[in-house]
Amino acid sequence: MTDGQHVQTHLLGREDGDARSIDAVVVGAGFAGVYALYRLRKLGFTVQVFEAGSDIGGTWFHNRYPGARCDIESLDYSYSFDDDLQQEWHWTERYASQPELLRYINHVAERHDLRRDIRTDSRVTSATWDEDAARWLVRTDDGDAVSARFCVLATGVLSVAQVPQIDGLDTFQGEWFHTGDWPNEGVDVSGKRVAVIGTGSSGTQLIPIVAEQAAHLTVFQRTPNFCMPAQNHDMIDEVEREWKAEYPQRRAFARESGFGHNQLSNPKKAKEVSAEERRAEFELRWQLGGLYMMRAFSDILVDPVANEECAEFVRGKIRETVQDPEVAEKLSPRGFYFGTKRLCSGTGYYETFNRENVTLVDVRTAPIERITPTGLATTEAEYDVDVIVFATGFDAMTGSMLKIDIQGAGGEFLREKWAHGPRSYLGVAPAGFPNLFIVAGPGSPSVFSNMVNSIEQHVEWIAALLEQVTLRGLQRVEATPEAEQQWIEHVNEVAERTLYPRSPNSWFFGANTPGKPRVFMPYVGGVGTYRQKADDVAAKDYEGFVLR
Ligand code: NA7
Repeated sequence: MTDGQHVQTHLLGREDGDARSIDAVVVGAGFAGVYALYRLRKLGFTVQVFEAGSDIGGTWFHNRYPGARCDIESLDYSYSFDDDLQQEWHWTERYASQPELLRYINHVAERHDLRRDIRTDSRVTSATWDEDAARWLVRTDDGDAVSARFCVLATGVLSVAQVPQIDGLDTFQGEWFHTGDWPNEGVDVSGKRVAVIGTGSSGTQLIPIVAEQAAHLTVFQRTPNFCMPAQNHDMIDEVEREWKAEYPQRRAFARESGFGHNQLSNPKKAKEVSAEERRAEFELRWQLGGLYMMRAFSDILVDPVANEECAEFVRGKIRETVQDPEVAEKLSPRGFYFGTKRLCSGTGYYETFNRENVTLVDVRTAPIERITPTGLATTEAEYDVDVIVFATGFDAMTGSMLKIDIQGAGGEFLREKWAHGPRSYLGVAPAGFPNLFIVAGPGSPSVFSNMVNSIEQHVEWIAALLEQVTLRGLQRVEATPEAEQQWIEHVNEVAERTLYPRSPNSWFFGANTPGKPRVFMPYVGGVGTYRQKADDVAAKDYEGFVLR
């Protein structure tokens, strides 16, 4: 778009409600939105992407806190659609850091000339279905508006940062930050007294680095989580060469796998082997690092006994690492099943608590009462700090979509439809919202998988459907309420076979967001199974959808 066009659209959108006509609007320019743009353009569509952030990258643009890193290997956590790209791109580490991932996505956008259709600093505020025109009218907070045949929500699953409501934050005289909304210019904590609230993935990655720089670090922990050593290292040339030679097979394996990547899963059940073998397997997984422990046995998330044995193995590692037995016990997760809160993958996390300048405060027994002008007060003590870091997570999976006024056929808003939890067919298409699609949202493997793999699968599946609608000269495609209901039942049924419903205190259930309905959101039936089901729907001429 030229500047002139931009101004014109701006005025039209704001003043008389007119909007330029395009084929598809994509909301969000992270890994999902960027690929959706690429794919929809291939159909010959005119596409507009709106991105609220000041640049592309989504998660990897906003989560630039020190230590931010992916917990899936880079060779897996990358696009597969462009073979030249995957052959040419060199990942410098086993697990890519946030800056490297951001460089990567920028490279992809440049390589495929995608930027010209991405408007940054432009937050979509509303999307309204016009039944007569069979189009979505989409408006943004900077006055733009488009009328599109199709609307693709690529708004991300962990993108609405949550700062807890604690009295007194406005009186705090120091600086405070949320990990998911980290300033572009970085934060200098050297020589400062720092508080970190939260010990999930973000907290456990950030804490060791802040500890090295700060004068003193106080960690406010409500629930200790299981933190695996990432075992990150520089990329090994031989590994990279091998992967690149085998990429077609590697990608195919990932697509058919349970979680969308090449991490080794042990097909055995824990009870099929001796206690000694189980211990050896746990040790191997600890050495492999990161999320490998999740796949130590096929029943680790199903069998409570196997799960507890694994949990106790990790607690043993914590006791071996942390010198002060009381601190080790405070860091030891109890009361929920291993892996039912998203596993953390960090470097030097438990070791950090051996440092003299690090204090661990248990805010489960003594909750944070308020923030004072000089720091934090729990029910037991006051802590003076210069900087507070909220590593307190996100309004996960639905938050980014529900912030938008999305109004479907018959005038129902998505937030009304989802008042008791997210509902959609295949996790892709909410009934009552024609021509609207969600990438990697609730009801699909999403956060339970290698996100890039699941994003590619969804985008390709949606693009194939839109191609059909267009080729057949149709206007409207919508999931039926019956198909949606059956899918929800299936999602719940699959979850019921696991230990997840027995530990519902996680963001998978929305439990971290006050007032949010407690519903298990991801599909845990496996990436390969999900792909097959979605392909079957397509092969049966989009069974469960009405095309007209
Ligand atoms: P998470 O995993 O939601 O972790 C948030 C952490 O913040 C967690 O330890 C919470 O404790 C804690 N928290 C939240 N609110 C409070 C208050 N009010 N007081 C004390 N502690 C609090 O977010 P992350 O950013 O670490 O990770 C999100 C995902 O990104 C991650 O799972 C990966 O998939 C990538 P709680 O457990 O709720 O007691």
